[in-house]
Amino acid sequence: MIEQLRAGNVRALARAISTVENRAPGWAELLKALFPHTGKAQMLGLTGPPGAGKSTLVDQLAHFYRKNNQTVGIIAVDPTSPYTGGAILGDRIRMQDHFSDPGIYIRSMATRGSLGGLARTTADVSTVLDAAGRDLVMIETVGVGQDEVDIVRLANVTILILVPGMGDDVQTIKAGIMEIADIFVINKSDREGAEHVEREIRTLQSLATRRDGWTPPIVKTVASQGTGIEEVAGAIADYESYLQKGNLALGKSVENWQERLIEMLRDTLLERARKQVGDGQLSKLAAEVAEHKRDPYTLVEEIAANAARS
Ligand SMILES: Nc1nc2c(ncn2[C@@H]2O[C@H](COP(=O)(O)OP(=O)(O)OP(=O)(O)O)[C@@H](O)[C@H]2O)c(=O)[nH]1
Ligand SMILES: [Mg+2]
Repeated sequence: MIEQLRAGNVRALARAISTVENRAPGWAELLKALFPHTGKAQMLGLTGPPGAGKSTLVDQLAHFYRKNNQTVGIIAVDPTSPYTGGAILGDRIRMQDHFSDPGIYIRSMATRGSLGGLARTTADVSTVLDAAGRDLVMIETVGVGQDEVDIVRLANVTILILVPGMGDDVQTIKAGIMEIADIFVINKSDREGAEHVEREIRTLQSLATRRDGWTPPIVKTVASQGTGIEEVAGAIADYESYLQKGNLALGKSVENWQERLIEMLRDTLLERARKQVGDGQLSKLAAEVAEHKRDPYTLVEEIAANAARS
């Protein structure tokens, strides 16, 4: 399967992603085997409020990069209900556009409550796309929660998409996302109020300086008409060369891996602890603690020690 995947076989790619996404038997072995082939893809994270035009922009960017002969993988992390229905439908309609082009591979993930956790599963799926030789991987998420912050953290370049009419709502976007945006896009700039959003962003920018010294540019787009797409691609290229010139890319990657390693450790240890303490046993132990027959502190220490040894 790995050979076929590396050769660009789309079916092998789909199968590998399913294996990883569903934590099907062999998923960990697969990722271990794929890891040496990763690290080449450019990871782009795109986030923003529901309906901001993220998928439309991703679609336009995909077309843009395809014209430059780059292969593209897209992971659409579906928004929470009540937006899910519309988003899935929207993504499907747009997907059909690309069916004739194996150079664009799109995967929708409706994985809230997924086995490995949303952020981790998304990271693992992007690893598969990377190993499959995709030049560019775009990850679309709705910027509403901690999960999304964790997901966009994976990316080399993070784009926050805002729209006119949000007004002071710019501040309701999860604070952590505002801070990690490398590029701001004001989409739907055909509507009134783009300048107002721009001023809001500038104000927020003036309050904080970034450690890497980069000033995130603000690009106005009308994604539904393909306006401003080249500028977005230009801003992406600018930021990448900024990272390269300042030797900042590796540091960023180290920071990302620090987060990911902690998460992987947490998952692995928790998984082991769960195996040690079966479901039935957990409720028995909980009852003992509730009845003050046992102290929970010692209990957790014991379970953790056994889990680490197993
Ligand atoms: N007027 C206008 N409409 C746009 C623009 N870009 C996208 N739209 C429309 O906005 C709607 C939502 O676009 P999507 O691309 O599905 O937005 P999204 O952010 O991916 O939505 P979710 O994934 O559901 O959060 C669609 O009807 C698009 O056609 C734009 O620049 N101007
Ligand atoms: Mg979408």
